[in-house]
Amino acid sequence: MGISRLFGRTPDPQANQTLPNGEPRLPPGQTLTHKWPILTHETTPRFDPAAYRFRIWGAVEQPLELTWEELQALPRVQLTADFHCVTTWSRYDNAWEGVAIRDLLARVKPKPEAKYVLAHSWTGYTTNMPLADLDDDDTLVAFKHDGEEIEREHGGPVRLIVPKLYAYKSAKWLSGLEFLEQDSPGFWEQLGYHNHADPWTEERFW
Ligand SMILES: Nc1nc2c(c(=O)[nH]1)N[C@H]1C(S)=C(S)[C@@H](COP(=O)(O)O)O[C@H]1N2
Ligand SMILES: [Mo]
Repeated sequence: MGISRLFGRTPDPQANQTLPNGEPRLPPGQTLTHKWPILTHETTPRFDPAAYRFRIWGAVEQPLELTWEELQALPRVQLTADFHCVTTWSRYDNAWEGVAIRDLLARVKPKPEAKYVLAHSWTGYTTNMPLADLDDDDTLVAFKHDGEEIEREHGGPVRLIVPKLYAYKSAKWLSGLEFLEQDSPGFWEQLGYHNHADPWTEERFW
């Protein structure tokens, strides 16, 4: 009988899985949770669909401004991804539905000098990342989680999802994406969270 049986806990078999690339599915220093904690710095904001605009601007050929209805009308994809918070919890198999970032990139056509992206929330929260990390087939502007509209506390009705970076890069209440030639640290990044945030190399803090 294993020590965990003695303590009345069964080890979670999912915690020992590996990814196709051979890396552990659970990044180092993380603990698997089946709940979905809420991590928010600001107060959960109101959402006004009539006033909402989704914007992409900066170093792009075709800046984009969409109403809520126009954003809702874009083709959608579904994606299942793990979610890793820098405060050491991970939640597996989140089923997201939304607009693929690559569809948006095809519309706005980033200029060659665009190297970074700053995601903006309508609360004023921001988070930065290299365009190379955003430009992937697993990043999306999400409206649904596990089949339901995303709850307000979790960033509903629209949030960014960048599964391969710590979740502070996945801005809740997303209002736009600013394309930049130079990097520009976002909210947590200015306060000491790691600028890049790769969970597998534990890029947690400066
Ligand atoms: N606007 C905004 N987006 C945010 C945050 C925040 O405080 N404000 N927190 C980030 C962090 S640190 C995490 S772990 C995830 C948490 O998402 P959840 O509350 O849906 O679990 O949102 C990220 N996006
Ligand atoms: Mo987080």
